[in-house]
Amino acid sequence: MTIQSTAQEVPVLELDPFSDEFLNDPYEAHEQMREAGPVFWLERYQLYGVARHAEVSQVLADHETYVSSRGVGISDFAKEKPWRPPSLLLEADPPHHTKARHVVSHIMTPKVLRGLKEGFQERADELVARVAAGNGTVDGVADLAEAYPLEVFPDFIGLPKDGRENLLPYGSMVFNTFGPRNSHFERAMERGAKAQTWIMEQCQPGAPAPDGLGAKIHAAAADAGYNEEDQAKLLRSFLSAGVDTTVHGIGNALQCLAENPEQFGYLREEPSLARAAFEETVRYSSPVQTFFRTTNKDAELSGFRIPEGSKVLMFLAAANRDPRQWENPSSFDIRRKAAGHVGFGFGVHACLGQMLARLEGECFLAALARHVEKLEPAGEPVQQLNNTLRGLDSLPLRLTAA
Ligand code: HEM
Ligand code: OVM
Repeated sequence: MTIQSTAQEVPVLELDPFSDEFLNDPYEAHEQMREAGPVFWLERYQLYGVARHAEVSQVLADHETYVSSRGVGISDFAKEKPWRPPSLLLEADPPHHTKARHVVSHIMTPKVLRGLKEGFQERADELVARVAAGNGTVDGVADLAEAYPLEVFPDFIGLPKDGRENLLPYGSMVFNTFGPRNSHFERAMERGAKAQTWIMEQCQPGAPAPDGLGAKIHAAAADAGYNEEDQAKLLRSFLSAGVDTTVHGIGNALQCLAENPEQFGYLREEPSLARAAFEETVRYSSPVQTFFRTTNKDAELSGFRIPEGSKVLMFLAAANRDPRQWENPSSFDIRRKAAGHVGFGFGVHACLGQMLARLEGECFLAALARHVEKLEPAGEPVQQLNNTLRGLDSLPLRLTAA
C-alpha cells in the first residue's frame, strides 16, 4: 500500500524563515519545524521544508529527484529567469555538474592544500599576535574574522590588491538572492551592483595572476573544452562562495569561544583541537543555514507526497542541532565528534571548498590558542542578517595576549 497524502495533510506552518525575527535567532523556530514533522508546508512561501537530520540528508542524497538545476534558492529557474547566469557547479545537475566538478576538484587537491598550510599558519600567527598585542578591545569581525580570509584567499586565487573590498558585498549579494525578494535581497542587490562588475572582470581568463589558483582553473577548464564564458563562470563560483562563508565561520567561532570560556580553555591547553573547534562551529552555528532543491518528478519523503515542481527548503542548521542525531545539540563542545553535520552539505554538491575552509579555520584558531590568553566579550555582538548566511556584523572582544 502506498501512502497517499497531499499538501493539505502535511503539517502547515505560518512562520517566515526569512523574517528579521527568525534570522536574528532561528533556534526556537528550528525546534518548532523539527517537531512539526519530517516534512512540513510553509504557507507563506507555498513550499515544503525539512529540518530534521534524516530528511535533510535524504534530500541532499537524492539529486535525481531533488534537483539543483532549477535553482538552489526560492526561485524556480524553470519559471523565472535567474538574476545571473547559473553556476556550472551549484546550479547544475549530473552529467553537466559531474564534468565541471571534475575539472575543479583536480585543482583543489589535498596536495595543493598541504602546500598552503605553512604560509596560512604563518599569516594567522602574525595577524593574531599583532591584534592580541594591543591588549585591549577589538572588533572580532573587522579585525580578525574578515582580516584573515581577506588576506589569504585573494592571494591564493591571484586577485589584484585593489578592489578586494568588493568580495564581501558580492558574497553577501549572492547568498541573499537565494531568499525571497525581501529587504535583505533588495539592499544586497543595490550594494552589490558595483562589486559585480569588479568580480566579473577578475573572472575573465587572463585577469588573475598566472601562478594563482584562478589561472589554474581557467587552464583546466580550457583543457576540458569549456569556452571563455564558462571558464569565467567556474572561477566565479570560488569568488561567490569562498569568502563570506569562512569569514562568518571564523567570526562565529570567536563568538562561541568568547561565550564559552571553558571551551577556549580546552583549546588553549591543546591547540591541536583547532580543527575540531572549527568543525564544531560549522555544526553549531552553520554559516550556511539553508539551501533549496526543486522536485523534478513526484516524490515521496518519509510517507509524504511532494509533487513535481515543488521547492523544498533544507534547514541545514536545524539538522545540525537535531536531538535525533546529536547529544546535547545546543551545547558548543569542541571535543565532540561533529562529523556527520550537514553544514558543508552532503552528496554530489558537498562543499567544494570545505578543505580550504577547514584549513583557514584551523590555522586561525591554532594561532588564537597560542597568542591569546584570555578572550572575553566586551559588548553585545551585532548579527548580520542575510537570507542564507548566519554571521556577525561586529563582535566586541577584549583580548589578553599570551
Ligand atoms: C557548496 C557551505 C566554504 C565553494 C557548498 C554547500 C554548502 C557549503 C552547504 C552545498 C550546496 C548545495 O548542496 O547546494 C560552506 C561553508 C563554508 C564554505 C559553511 C565555510 C565554512 C567554501 C569555500 C569555497 C566554497 C572556501 C571556495 C573556495 C563551494 C562551491 C560549492 C559549495 C564551489 C558548490 C559545489 C557543487 O555544487 O558541486 N558550500 N562552504 N565553499 N561551496 Fe562551500
Ligand atoms: C557558485 C556558488 C555560489 C554561492 C554558493 C556556492 C555554497 C556556490 O557560484 O557556484 O556554494
